[in-house]
Amino acid sequence: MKKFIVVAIAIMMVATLFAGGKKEPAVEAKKTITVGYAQVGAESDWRLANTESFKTTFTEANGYDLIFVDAQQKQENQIKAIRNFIQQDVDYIVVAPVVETGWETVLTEAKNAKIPVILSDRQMQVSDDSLYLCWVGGNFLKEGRDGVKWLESYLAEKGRADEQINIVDLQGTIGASAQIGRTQGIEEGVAANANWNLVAQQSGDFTQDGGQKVMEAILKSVGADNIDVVFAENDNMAWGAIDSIKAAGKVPGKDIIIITFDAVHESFNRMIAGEINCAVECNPLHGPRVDEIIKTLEAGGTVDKIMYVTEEVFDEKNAAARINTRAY
Ligand code: GYE
Repeated sequence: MKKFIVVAIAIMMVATLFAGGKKEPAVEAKKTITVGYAQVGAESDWRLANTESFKTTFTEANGYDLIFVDAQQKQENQIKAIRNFIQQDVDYIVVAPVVETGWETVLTEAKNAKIPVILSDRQMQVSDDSLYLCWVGGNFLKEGRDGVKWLESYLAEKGRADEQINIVDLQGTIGASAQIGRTQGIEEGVAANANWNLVAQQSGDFTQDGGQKVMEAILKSVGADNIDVVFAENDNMAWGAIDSIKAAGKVPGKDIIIITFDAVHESFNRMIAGEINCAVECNPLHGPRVDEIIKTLEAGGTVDKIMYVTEEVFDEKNAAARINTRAY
């Protein structure tokens, strides 16, 4: 009898196992991650490449639901967008802040809602660093200094190291990290070179139209003959400035040295054509970088607080050889 019971139990166990084995394996439904991206706007080619990078990375196929907001270069629109993201209870908030200051209140709201905030591209200055999780982007001060180094060696090479050099600084949106860093770079350069003079310094808001109009006014007030260098804090403003320089009867790249930032494809074309002398790279392809940050966090890992992207300097000497290797 005892033996019978043992056999019966054994049969039952095998049957249970068998039945269990026949069950469809439980497929764990992959969670879709909702990401709200408060983008600066559509002011430049760099920005369009950045938007494209996010849209092609944060796809349904890649496990994401992307809520994309173009803030039209207005901080108030970004704050509104962030509040909307909080209301929708997104999993992550990504912000490319228009300017560095004024974020405490809205970031505290995100923190209270326990939604991690990732900064991409430009930085924020906040009293409490725990208000955002991390930042990834370009080193704008280094970019500015790289532009200055390039100018120093270019002038030396042309035998102009001791000449009086008049510089126009076309600034980006005032208060934006990219403006702050690049402006500091050229101001340091002017302070370090006794023969360099900053003859005009004005914002063109990172747009082509802004660059064209501001340069047109500066050419009138300073005089085209009194300008040796245009330090344009982004590509689109440089292209606008080039139009104004041509309209004033001067040859950009020859009569006036043009230094630009971003180094998107069109600036390579213009370096090859001789209109732009130097383009300092600023890499806009942050979509995959933010994706990697989120995947790391989802897997329980940690990331660095500040992550700089490596960038290069291009000029009329290497532009032709490098243009076909460029992704934006
Ligand atoms: O240089 C400019 C854009 O923040 C690095 O913003 C970015 C800057 C970029 O409008 O073209």
